[in-house]
Amino acid sequence: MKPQVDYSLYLVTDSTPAILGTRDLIEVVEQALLGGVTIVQYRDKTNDTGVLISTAIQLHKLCQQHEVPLIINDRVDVALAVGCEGVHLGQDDMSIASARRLLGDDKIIGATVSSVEQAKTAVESGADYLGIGTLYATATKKNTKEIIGINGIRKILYYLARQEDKASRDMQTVCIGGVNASNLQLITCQLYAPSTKEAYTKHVGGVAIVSAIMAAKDVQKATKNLKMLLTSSPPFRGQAPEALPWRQLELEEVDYLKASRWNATLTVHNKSPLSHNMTNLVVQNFAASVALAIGASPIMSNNGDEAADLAKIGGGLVINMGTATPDALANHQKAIIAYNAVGGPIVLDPVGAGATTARRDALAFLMASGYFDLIKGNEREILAVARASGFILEDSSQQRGVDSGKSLFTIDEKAYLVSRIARREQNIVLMTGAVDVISDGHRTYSISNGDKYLGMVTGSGCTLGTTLAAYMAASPKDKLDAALAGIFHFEYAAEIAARRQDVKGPGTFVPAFIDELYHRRMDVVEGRLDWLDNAKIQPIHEIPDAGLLKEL
Ligand code: 3NM
Repeated sequence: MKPQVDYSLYLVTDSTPAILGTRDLIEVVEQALLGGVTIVQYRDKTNDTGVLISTAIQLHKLCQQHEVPLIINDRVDVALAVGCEGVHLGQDDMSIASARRLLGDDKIIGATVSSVEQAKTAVESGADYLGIGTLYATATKKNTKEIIGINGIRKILYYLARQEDKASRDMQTVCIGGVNASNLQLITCQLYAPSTKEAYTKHVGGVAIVSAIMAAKDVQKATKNLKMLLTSSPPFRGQAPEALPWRQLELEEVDYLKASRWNATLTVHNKSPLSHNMTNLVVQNFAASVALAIGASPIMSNNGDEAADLAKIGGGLVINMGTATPDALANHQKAIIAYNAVGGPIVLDPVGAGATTARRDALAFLMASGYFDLIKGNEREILAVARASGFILEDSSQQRGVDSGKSLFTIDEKAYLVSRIARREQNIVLMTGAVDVISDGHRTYSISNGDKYLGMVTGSGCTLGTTLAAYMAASPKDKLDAALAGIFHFEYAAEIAARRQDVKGPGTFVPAFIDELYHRRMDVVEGRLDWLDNAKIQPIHEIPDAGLLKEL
């Protein structure tokens, strides 16, 4: 019988001086086993067959003591000689079919794949698991054929999840290339291929690691740390949206949301959370005033080196790409890592994303740097986010993306776009416009409050980001509800300001808007709650498949 295998923490050995140094391989692997690796692959591209077999015999004995399977890289003959649990084959090694004939049905055969075609062939040939890579460039293996990144691996997971045959859908997978303690939780969160059909959802099954274990100073400690990261929920992931209430009855939902708006607005006032803005030069002053008006505590710091200290205060961060330069991006990355490490919410505002190659690259860089709790943008910016998330845009959305002026999408199409991206990124996506649509991939709402003046003043979208970061930091339990409350506070204040006698146009609108943000907050603090009834927030329960995005 083939053994049941836990692929979650997969050690690949390396005997080269660059990684092993002068240490003894067997002792290093023993430390890794004590630390909790769940499977070991003996990979040795240099030693002679005799050394390979004698080393593999020792490794097998050790692995058996820890009840962990031993796999041999490439060399079916060595696996046969040792009688260990299986082999791992690269694209240039013996075929899976030949290896199967030699090894029999009870042995494990793994295959390295980098594309959907290779995955398809490996499954059809009877592989037991796929090692998918190369995820990130790595010094450990310089002759990797292709760096496919998160989106390349997602494509393969999507392919497997979508197949009708059980062998594909149940295929075990590990990712390989550049995995270490600093990126493991983000990688396992991102390597997820959701679908509207739950049955067709696939998560990567494990991480295959060489240097982060083999080259560690204290191998056991490093392995234990990786194991802890693997088995604990990352700080940046709050409650899964599936577990949060999706009120079935419309009336119940309206009441619930009203109460949560009241609560969220009051909580911003009471907690006065830090709203840390790494924003563009144009809006710094306005954003700080908006933060103060809603009761948050603003800091406009673009210096990544102070982000770790600021993140510990418990506030939220806004990354606004408005006037981003390469050194700004390096600062953003430091801040993203710092906030992710403590679970502080981050809002990404990819201003102008898609407009230039530099901005598209910047967006891809930021999305690979960490987890964003909420991504907000106008229609074109959200299309750029879809592309950065690895979706392929259907021709019709592509064409609309270069159109200018009026709204490109219907409400249903917007709901489709934001919910699909949010589900894939496991976060919240907000598409702003005359009608805003927001989703966490499970619950989707439209919001039709606001006023045309918001579109006529510089930085109103950016300051909405400031508001959202503060609201989510103050009420982190259900960030979607917090974001809805923040959007409503912001947009309703704009409605009231626009109606004021003293407001004659966009210039006089700005100070009136800041006043009304403050007044709405004080209404809640002092118990005047009628205005909360004016929310034009609609749940969108049925979202037709608009077919605008493709996964493969
Ligand atoms: N195979 P590290 S990348 C052995 O892409 C191996 O197939 C790869 O090393 C592939 O964990 C790789 O130190 C090396 O980055 C991974």
